[in-house]
Amino acid sequence: MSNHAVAVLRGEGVNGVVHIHQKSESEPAVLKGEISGLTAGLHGFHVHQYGDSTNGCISAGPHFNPFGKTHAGPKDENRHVGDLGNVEAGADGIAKFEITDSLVTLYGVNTVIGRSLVVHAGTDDLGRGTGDKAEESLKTGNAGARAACGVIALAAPTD
Ligand SMILES: [Cu+2]
Ligand SMILES: [Zn+2]
Repeated sequence: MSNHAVAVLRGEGVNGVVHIHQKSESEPAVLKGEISGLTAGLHGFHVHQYGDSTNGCISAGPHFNPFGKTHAGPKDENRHVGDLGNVEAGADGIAKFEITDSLVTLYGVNTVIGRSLVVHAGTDDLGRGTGDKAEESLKTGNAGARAACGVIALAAPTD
């Protein structure tokens, strides 16, 4: 059974929609999105643990990390499940992206449905931060403030 989800991201001047589609439990999830109102450049993009927005994006909690790993980039073997790296906005402030990921899933106990997608004001250093950035790098990637967030919700099938 194919699964579909959608997150509508809202922030102060930053808005977007991200569709997630996964054809079956054994296939990777594909995240297709467009986020506007960003500064040009790279912005950290993660699944955070909770779908709770009672205190804005802060109550989304930390990166979704069901296996107790440290923060890294999406291509790293040891990473938070929620570590999707960065999305890149152009000079127009719009980030348009398609991410294929085999840890993010819409199935089973570690489903991301009901959690949050968060786009950050700054760049995720993918766990490679050095010096006084090193410690936080392994937790958050030093991606800075949460520019917008949205709950990952079930969506109607499109195919
Ligand atoms: Cu984040
Ligand atoms: Zn992380």
